[in-house]
Amino acid sequence: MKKPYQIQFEQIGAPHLGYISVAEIQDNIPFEIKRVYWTYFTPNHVERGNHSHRALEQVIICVAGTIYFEFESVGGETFEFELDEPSQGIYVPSGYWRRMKFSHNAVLVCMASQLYDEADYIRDYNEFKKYI
Ligand code: T46
Repeated sequence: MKKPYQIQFEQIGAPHLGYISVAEIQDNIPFEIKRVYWTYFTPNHVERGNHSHRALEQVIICVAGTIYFEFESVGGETFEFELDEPSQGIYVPSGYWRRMKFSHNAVLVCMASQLYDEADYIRDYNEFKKYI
């Protein structure tokens, strides 16, 4: 089973110029991007996620603020990440339950391998733990 991992994007630029980082398929994005979405203004007492995806793969970037992530496999293996740099991302394979907490100023950008499809979600934790 594929595992989540952190991606360090190249920071092109310099402190006195600012920076650009680039996400490109076949380089640092391991799938063809079909959809991009972003979340923002999440109050810091709110936990987002609490679902898994059957097939969706994602690369998630925190372009502002701080986001804390926890991923859990069906077998119970957990992976934790805290993103607080716009040059960092996470590759998230399908099949992981996720929980996310945000600083109020956090902006999450997600590049996804599939179009939006509610049937791809597993939103019940007990159903997820039985999923093969
Ligand atoms: C994940 C994190 C990073 C749409 O209508 N279209 C879309 O493309 C998306 C992503 C969502 N929605 C609707 C479906 C729900 O009614 O927006 C509502 C909230 O969506 P969701 O429950 O997916 O939101 P998050 O922030 O908990 O999770 C999302 C991703 O789905 C998830 O896989 O990793 O962002």
